[in-house]
Amino acid sequence: MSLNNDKIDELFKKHPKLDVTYTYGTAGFRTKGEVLDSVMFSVGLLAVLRSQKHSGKVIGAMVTASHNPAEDNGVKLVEPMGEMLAQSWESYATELANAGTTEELLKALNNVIAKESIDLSQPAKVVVGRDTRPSGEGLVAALSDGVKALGGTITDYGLMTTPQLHYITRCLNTQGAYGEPTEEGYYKKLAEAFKRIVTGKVKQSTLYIDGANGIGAPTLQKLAKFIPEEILSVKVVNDDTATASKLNLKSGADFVKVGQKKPDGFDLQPGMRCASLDGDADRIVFWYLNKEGTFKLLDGDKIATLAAGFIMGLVKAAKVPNIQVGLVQTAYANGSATAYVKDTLQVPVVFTATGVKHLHHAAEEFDVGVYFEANGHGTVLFSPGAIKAFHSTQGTTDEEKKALETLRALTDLINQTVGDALSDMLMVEAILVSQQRSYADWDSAYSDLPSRLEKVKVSNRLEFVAIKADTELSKPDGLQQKINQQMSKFKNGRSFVRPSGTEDVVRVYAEADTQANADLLAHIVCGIIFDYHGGVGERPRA
Ligand code: G16
Repeated sequence: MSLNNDKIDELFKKHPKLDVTYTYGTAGFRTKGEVLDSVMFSVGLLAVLRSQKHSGKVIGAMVTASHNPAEDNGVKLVEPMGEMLAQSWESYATELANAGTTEELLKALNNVIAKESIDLSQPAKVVVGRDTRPSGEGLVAALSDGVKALGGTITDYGLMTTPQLHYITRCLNTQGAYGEPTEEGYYKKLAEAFKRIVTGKVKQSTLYIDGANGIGAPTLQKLAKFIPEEILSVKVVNDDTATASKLNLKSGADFVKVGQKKPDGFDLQPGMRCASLDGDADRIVFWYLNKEGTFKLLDGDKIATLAAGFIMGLVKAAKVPNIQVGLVQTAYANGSATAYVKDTLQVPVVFTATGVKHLHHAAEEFDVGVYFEANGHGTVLFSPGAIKAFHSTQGTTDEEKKALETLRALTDLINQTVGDALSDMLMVEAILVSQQRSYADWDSAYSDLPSRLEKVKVSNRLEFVAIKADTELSKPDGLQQKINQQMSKFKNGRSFVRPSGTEDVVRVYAEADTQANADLLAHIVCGIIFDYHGGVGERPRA
């Protein structure tokens, strides 16, 4: 079988490429929604080839720009078992997206087909979902044209969170073994597992959730209907999905984490337990006011350490032998979190480059792999061997049996495909209920070193090349030495720089003994980048 060149040409002409260079970044393509039409078409083409490569298994496509502003959009491709697109295929995605003429497009397609030995007679199935951005519907239509141009079939699931689309993709490819491939199936699976852990225990106070005015808000409202009020009470704040411009505006997980301050819409009082989702509900951070009235953040590092500690305790209580729990972090993990994991939890910790696609695969190496980025993006993976052991071990005492049942329930509660804000929220709540712990008590495990995260706009962020799991730069020449010099001037000083894969900026992270010093170190490094490495716009201010 060969490509239907006429059909590809006819449909490609509906989606002409603009004079823009596109790159498949940290989480797929991401830029202004208005320049993405042709990219979506090309992603539809690639999804068909990927499905054929997997002998007709379903491939997912999620149209979202997650934590970015409302006018942005993007697309991430999902593998049959729910992981992010294999990295070896990212360069094909970039090649197809940058083909400007039908000839170039056909050449790029034939290149993938030849290199990957694609059998074009295989069927191809794609499922697509989108977040609440106004540009989403049109972009799904473009993606759909791409799928049709190569003779694939596409099912549009409409509005949903990113983790729901990952869940559905895996359900479809496991013939329901992972769960029912519907939105309702997702709610039921999470709610049932949560109930198995917390029923009969004393419930906690109301959880106030900042929905970032995105798809997470209505999704959480639907999920809450499956969980009785007697065991969980949730109030969703910032749920205005009708006003597009409000998406992630002064709200959401990224706003709270970066600014280390509460989002709009909250009359925050000590004692309130709060959390923030991001625009596609694949990240969550928790926060509260302590007794002194200081804003306190419980970020991805705190979630990871809470989960790892809890699971290790259960494994020990259940007496399941040979279960290695491991943790995966990135350079953004707070130095205190890493020290706590190594010294107190005594769990092996592995570092990867930024991007859940990297962390996910590193976590698969453990029996129980806990991975979270500090920004609240992560999950816990259980290996097939661990799941089997939790089911085959009988347990003799009541304590052992209870621990085993909780472990089994956790494997259903925690989304095994990707970081999932709603599943993570229920996991944290289940742990806090089980341990009868307050946010303050959870927070007291260790104290974060003061840190600061900044962005600098530069003329070409691709001139910055990060190495060693993002901890250093190999390019531009000489910049790393300058950063090292500055770091050495601060007690506990640590700083690194990397180009963002989701925004047109360079990110600067700094840590030091005091907040003032962390701020100063970040400011100095931002200034060096701005002055000597192509800063554009306004010079970063202290
Ligand atoms: C995406 C990735 C995350 C990453 C974040 C920021 O999150 O999935 O793993 O941490 O982007 O990446 P960068 O620093 O390269 O901009 P999301 O929630 O935006 O999809």
